[in-house]
Amino acid sequence: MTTSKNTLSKLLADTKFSHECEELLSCLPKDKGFFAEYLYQYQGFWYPPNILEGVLYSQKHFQAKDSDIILVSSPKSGTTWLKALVFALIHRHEFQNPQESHPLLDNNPHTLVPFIEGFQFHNQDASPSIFSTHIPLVSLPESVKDSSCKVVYCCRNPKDAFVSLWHFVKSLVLEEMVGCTMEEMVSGFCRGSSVYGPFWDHALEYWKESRENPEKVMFVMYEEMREQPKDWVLRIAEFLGCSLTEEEIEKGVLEDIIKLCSLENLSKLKVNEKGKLVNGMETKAFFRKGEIGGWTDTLTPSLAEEIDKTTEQKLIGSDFRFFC
Ligand code: PAP
Repeated sequence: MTTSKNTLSKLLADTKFSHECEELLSCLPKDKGFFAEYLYQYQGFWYPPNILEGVLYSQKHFQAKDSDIILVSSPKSGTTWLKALVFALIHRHEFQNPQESHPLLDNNPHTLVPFIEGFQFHNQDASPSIFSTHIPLVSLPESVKDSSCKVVYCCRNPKDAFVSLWHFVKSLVLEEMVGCTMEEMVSGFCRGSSVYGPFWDHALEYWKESRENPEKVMFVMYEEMREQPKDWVLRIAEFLGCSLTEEEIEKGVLEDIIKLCSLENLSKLKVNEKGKLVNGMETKAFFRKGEIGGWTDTLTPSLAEEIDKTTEQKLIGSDFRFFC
């Protein structure tokens, strides 16, 4: 706990920003943050400065290839799971006995599928390459929009995503967070000033894009995947052009992938129980309960209502609905 706190505080405090980022920060709207002292609003969405630096860098330098796969989500909406599933799907022919030998047994999914705003996209030789991001649609690097790469967006209901974020931040015990109550954090989340927020706009933009451009963007819900993982993994495989054959299904390949990537399995692996990412984050922070509707044990009825009211307002005029 102490190591994590020190490493992260140091990481945030020591970040040196580019001249471009420093200049931009000086003129962007800012609001009180909980990851860093301030969040900054850029192209309609809110970021801590170190993440904004990564967004600007990826906008400038990330070159998507037609064969690339980009996994997108708001924070705490199923990113780690989706990364594991898609990695296992794409590489399934290389590992015949995945319960015994597989990169996911020795590497956290975030190591195998890097975030493009994490400055880690230079080794793009593999085909397809799998990347991930929390960047909203409006701010994606142009090459993602212009190429034929595929985008899979994972969405989660706002109360569970918020609660997951709350526990994540708490488990990392960021010094910057001291003094931020849950009431303040819900208030920030609801007015949109949350990391990569507004949460609702993020989901709605990708949902709309998935309707208008279904060959390019697939929209999946964490809760639906939890309830029917087999169906959704098959659909994702089809969307990505790597459908499972009847023979593979008969041989149990689908079950193997789901078992390998399950919360139960991944969370017990040494690399995820005791490991750290390159930025110092403890990997165990990415695995908790994975429940649908688990927010009830953390949110008071009035805080839940505050989030529900925001959801109601944000969805006026849209036929999109979150799960539960
Ligand atoms: P990130 O955005 O920081 O990468 P992300 O993986 O999207 O985090 O979200 C973490 C949530 O996914 C946690 O939910 P909880 O806090 O409500 O429990 C975590 O438990 C859940 N999760 C992580 N891995 C899996 C998995 N393999 N299957 C299902 N859920 C998972």
